Amino acid sequence: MRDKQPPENLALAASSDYVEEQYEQWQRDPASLSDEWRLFFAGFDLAYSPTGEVASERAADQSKVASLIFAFRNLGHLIADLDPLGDNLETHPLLELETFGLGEENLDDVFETGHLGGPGRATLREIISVLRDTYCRTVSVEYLHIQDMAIRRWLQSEMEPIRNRPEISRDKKHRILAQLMDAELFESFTHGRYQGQKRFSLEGAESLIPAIHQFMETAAETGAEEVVMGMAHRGRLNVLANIFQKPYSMIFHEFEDNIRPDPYGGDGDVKYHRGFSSDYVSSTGTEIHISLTANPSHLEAVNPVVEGRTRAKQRRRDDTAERTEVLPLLIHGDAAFAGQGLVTETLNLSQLKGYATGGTLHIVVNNQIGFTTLPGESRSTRYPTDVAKMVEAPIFHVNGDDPEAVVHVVDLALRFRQEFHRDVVVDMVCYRKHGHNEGDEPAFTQPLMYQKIQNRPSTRAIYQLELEAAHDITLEESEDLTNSLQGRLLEAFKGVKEACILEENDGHAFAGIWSEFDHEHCFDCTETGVKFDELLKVATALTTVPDGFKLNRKVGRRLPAQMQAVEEKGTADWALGELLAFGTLLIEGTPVRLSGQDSMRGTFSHRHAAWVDTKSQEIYIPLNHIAPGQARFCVYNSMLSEAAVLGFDYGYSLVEPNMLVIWEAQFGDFANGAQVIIDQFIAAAYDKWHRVSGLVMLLPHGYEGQGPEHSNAYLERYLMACAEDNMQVCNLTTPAQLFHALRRQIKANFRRPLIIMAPKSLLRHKEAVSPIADFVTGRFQEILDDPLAPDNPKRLVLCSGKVFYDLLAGREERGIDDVAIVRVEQFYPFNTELFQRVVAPYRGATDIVWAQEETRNRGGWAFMMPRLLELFPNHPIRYVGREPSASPATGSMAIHKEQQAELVREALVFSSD
Ligand SMILES: Cc1ncc(C[n+]2csc(CCOP(=O)(O)OP(=O)(O)O)c2C)c(N)n1
Repeated sequence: MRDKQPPENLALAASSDYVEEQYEQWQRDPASLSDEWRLFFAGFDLAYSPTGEVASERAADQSKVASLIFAFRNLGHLIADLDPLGDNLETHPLLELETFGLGEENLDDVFETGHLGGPGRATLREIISVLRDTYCRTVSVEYLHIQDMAIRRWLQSEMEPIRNRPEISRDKKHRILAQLMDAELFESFTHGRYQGQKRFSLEGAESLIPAIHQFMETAAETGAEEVVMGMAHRGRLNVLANIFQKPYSMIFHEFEDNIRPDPYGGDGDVKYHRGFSSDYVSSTGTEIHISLTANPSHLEAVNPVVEGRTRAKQRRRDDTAERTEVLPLLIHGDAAFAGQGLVTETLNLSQLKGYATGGTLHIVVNNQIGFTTLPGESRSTRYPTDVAKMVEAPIFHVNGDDPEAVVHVVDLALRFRQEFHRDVVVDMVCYRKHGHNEGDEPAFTQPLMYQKIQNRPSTRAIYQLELEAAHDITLEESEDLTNSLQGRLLEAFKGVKEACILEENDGHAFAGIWSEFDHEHCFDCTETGVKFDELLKVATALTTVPDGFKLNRKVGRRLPAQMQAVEEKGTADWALGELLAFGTLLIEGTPVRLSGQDSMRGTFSHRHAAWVDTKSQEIYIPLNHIAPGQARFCVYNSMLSEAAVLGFDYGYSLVEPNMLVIWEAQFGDFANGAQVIIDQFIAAAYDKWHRVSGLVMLLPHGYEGQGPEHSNAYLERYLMACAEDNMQVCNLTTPAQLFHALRRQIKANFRRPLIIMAPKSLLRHKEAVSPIADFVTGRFQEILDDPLAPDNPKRLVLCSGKVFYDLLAGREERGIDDVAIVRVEQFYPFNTELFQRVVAPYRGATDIVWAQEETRNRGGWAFMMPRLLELFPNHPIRYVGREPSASPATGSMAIHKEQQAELVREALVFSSD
């Protein structure tokens, strides 16, 4: 648990030999020592004017005290009073005087206090008192794992002089009490009225409400204007009522669950998953826009989404230097924080270029249980928050039954975030009054814990008594507070039965910037061609090397061909098609964000969106040099994670419908690590929460003999999740199609995620090129006709993606002229009308084949079969492709080739031939 101590820290000097050595050296040559040691010995000599032996003895004792100070700062939390259920240690061997070679007899000796808050010299007794007060009461902190001395000093200077207990005005005490009352009453009221209904009560953790209020206050004081929040089920309704001021009548209405005229026709979600937004007014009258991100049941999945939303909002506000105006706030459960990998992944994003949000404040509602599982069963670490040490976040532990302490650490934590732009964690140790939900019996599994809990007065009751005892509040004042809230709740409850749904705030998906968009998907969207001159401008930027820039030779070599392709109206390959889509959008004012592993160069070395100077390693991004006033191209190599990065980019896309936001998988199959984000946000958000997104996913896909994991992007999984026009799923075969699909994503008047099976070998395939003319006119085609369109074919082969080129080559090789090949470029939404039009000339074919290179249990077959049966009612539809297989592809190149040749042959050659 203990971290390395930095060399400059006095506490390193645990050994008295070392101090003596330093002392002798100081006597010989003071300049050879650090400032810290020099000051220390100077003060020491001045005070004691010691000689020889006495000096070293004193120095040794001083070093013991330095060690003790260090130890309390480091480990004071071991004996802190953090657990309201009382499981706290009074003493710990690592913090006993004897451990440092000190004893009772030293308590009145005077020592240098170094940087300890308070006077420069003090008795050992006084020093211990400061340390115990600061680190061992209801607040403790772990921060010595932070390497940066300036940060540690800042924290010490904030905590030690006030001993972690600031003065709190009478007014503020009353406010905290009122907030606790709000929290408690909301729960007891709903408990009484809606018995047996799940609400995931906050009871036992009510201090969360004053904690969030404090967050908003400090946010307002430090210049923030917006807060993006994410939290799970526990206490969510309470937060909505008491922080977001979601009308009680609306919340109770959801409890009633009486027929809800849903304003948008989606399937909706349970009440403790829905999002909400409102304007919070601080005690000084500052308004802060706050939004709670809708989230699925999957714990912690919302974290990266919140971060992506935050960053996009920061960009919109031009808050990209300090990132202090839009703040992310994440609230976690203890079991989930320790257990879910997405927590670690999201922490890891926190300081990365392209993903940083200036630091997140994490509040862990540590009720010391996860469903029925105890901490000892759910983590290998002392605290649920230990994982946050990896990003050197300070971790404040605080007793949830001391609301003033909670409010203090939240304030300090947020000021830390605003100062250092790093993540910070508040671990609020509390308990859970009921079972996991209100219908659950916790005594089945934690009988002893629940005996304690049953007998425990609430946080509010304890605090109220405390204030009354200290004459910080009169009895009349506390009664007034209680009565006024009770009255409000009763009033709200009365209105519920008759209230039909009020304005549905979480249905505000199409408000603000979204109001210009249609809700519905449509096929007849805008033309996406671009004037030739514009293409030329982009090509010029893509092929112009700035003066003095040392471009890699191989990269440079392809530039003339790219320029020539455009200038002479030749053909563009995949990379050029993609870059032209980006570039033309940029000059039209649409920013583009591309994020993924190795996306700057491109996994397959095809993109080279960022050039690297061979001498200086400087980066040059040609797409940012097309024309004055153009929008920015933001391309980032992401960290090696799928879930958090996809979640982040998805969150980004929720805020920026007018930016092309693309997440790219290294190989399509790796996106399965982000399945939660795909299933529970990308596919379902529209249906559950009426949230749309224009995110693009690029998923390299195609059977090229690279084995089970690099062949298949699991097209079928996306197709299975398609319904109600929720997303667009494509498998493209030409650069022009890619160009139009990407541009359509912005030019269309609706937004839906776009899932693209992206190519690998097609990146360099001679045939997979598009004439420049195809970029100037036209639009995306969901279905592509046979380029050679045979007359009256006997067979119609339908296919999608790369296998088309294999079929084309196979047909040519065999000189076949009675087989037509039609491509499905977009599976979903399926453009039936266009399909009918394209296949109309081939209606005479007697043999209809669906050909795919994927195994039969994968690929497009299962999705297409019922549609084809309907589209060709009088024909059997024949499947040609690989046999069903548990693994997506063979590991053998030789077998792959055989299989590929066989499926092409079978698709093209009549079985009777
Ligand atoms: C990824 C995931 N796994 C399992 C669950 C089921 N589940 C819901 S709440 C919960 C316990 C969470 O414990 P904790 O994080 O401590 O929060 P608490 O409920 O105690 O507030 C579990 C296991 C879930 N929602 N998400």
